[in-house]
Amino acid sequence: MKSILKILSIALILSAYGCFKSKKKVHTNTEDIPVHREMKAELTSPPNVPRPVGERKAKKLIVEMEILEKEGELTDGVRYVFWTFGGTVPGSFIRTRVGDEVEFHLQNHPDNKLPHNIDLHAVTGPGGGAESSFVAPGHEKVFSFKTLNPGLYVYHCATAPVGMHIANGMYGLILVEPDGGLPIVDKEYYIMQGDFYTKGANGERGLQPFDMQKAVDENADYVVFNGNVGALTGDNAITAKVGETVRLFVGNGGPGLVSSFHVIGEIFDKVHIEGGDLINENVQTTMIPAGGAAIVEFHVNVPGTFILVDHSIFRAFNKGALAMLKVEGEENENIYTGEQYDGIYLPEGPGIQEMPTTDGVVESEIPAQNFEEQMKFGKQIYMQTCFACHQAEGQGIPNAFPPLANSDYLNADVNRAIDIVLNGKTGEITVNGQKYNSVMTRQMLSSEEIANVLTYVYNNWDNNKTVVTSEMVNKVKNK
Ligand code: HEC
Ligand SMILES: [Cu+2]
Repeated sequence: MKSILKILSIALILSAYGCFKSKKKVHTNTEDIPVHREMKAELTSPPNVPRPVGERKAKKLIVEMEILEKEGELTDGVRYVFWTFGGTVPGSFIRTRVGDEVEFHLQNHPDNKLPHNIDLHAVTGPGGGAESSFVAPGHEKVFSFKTLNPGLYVYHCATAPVGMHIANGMYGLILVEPDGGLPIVDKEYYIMQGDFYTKGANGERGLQPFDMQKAVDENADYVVFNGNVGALTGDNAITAKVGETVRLFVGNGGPGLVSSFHVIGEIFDKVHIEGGDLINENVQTTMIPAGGAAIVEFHVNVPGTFILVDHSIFRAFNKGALAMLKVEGEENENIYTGEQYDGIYLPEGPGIQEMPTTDGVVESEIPAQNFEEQMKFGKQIYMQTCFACHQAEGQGIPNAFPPLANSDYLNADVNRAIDIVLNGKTGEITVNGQKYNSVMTRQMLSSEEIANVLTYVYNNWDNNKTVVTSEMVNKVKNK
């Protein structure tokens, strides 16, 4: 008995030593990994990532990163001056392997107004490179570092006021792959969340300056993936085919908010927690700290549109933190049947419900100047407000939401349509021969916005091309 115990304890000690030894190897040897030749790093703009490192040996890797201050859009009609690494938010993706000696060239374009620098979380050294890379417009700085720890790391500008440089979009991801590379998967994408703070409220059009007080209060007007609302929706959605494995390199630039990253209708098979070595399996939502990252992987089994969100859910549906993954392929009813029943369920009764509001209707700031602008602004409102029920092409949903496309009810009476958007609608109506008996809540929109959205609806989908003005809306309002 005693000797058995002795053998067991020796075995235990040996195996513990084995673990310790292999761990130790990973951590002490990376600085000794020799570099073979040099190579220019391939940088990519989001949502793309460079080719996997695979079996390649460690190299001297030349990274050339150009800082560009440039105007872009946060959402339709909302302009913003972004400060970028490589011209995009997030900045260009850098892919390295452990042991690489990175020679980093940071170039500040001569048309820029401010000095900047870079702090890469993958760097072991003061300021993560920030102290060596402070660069004025029209200058270039070079510094080198060795990648010692594999993982997915954030980089960002660290020039004072740091929060402001990050808030304007100065962040991105650098991946350090382990020796031999990450396992190969079918699709890889680069997604990074960020919060934005504008002088105007969410949706207020025109060129919006950064709002320092809102940023200090962490009261974001926009929370987005890849730099603007809709950067990864509709035609810009990322894609995959049924049967493929998808790997997302997900970062959070902040500056203020932590992300509860979730994909609606998927379960992460694997998550490299915080971008490190630890892998968790079967995860619904993973926390991504500001200035942190995670690698998530999942197999796609069924076709459809999968929505990526920050599950702090008002950010997703009201501030922009929503992206789409479109999966094509064969249905699999074993896994998901699709709709099996559709009926009306109205637990709150038939009365007209109002969306809660504290400050009532906000009048639109800039009135549309012409028909084109009415159509453009109207589309924005349609996509924000009406789309959820009446659907993208105004087709409605059978038995629940009547169509606005080629709607005889709509085309018969413009004042009635205005009244419906102003005051809501309940009770039985017949649209194109189909009966509906449901509730449309009152929409909290200004006269200008109602005029624009109805003009958009009337001039689409085979409707009768009525142009609605705010005067017409006011007439109905004051009746
Ligand atoms: C919460 C869901 C919902 C939203 C959001 C919504 N509607 Fe409706 N809408 C309905 C329902 C339900 C009806 C039918 C009401 C009934 O049965 O009495 C309706 C009816 C209508 C009608 C008359 C019927 C027809 O098909 O022509 C118009 C016009 C209309 N909505 C326009 C709009 C516009 C424009 C917006 C956006 C500003 C909007 N709706 C937003 C649910 C909605
Ligand atoms: Cu900067």
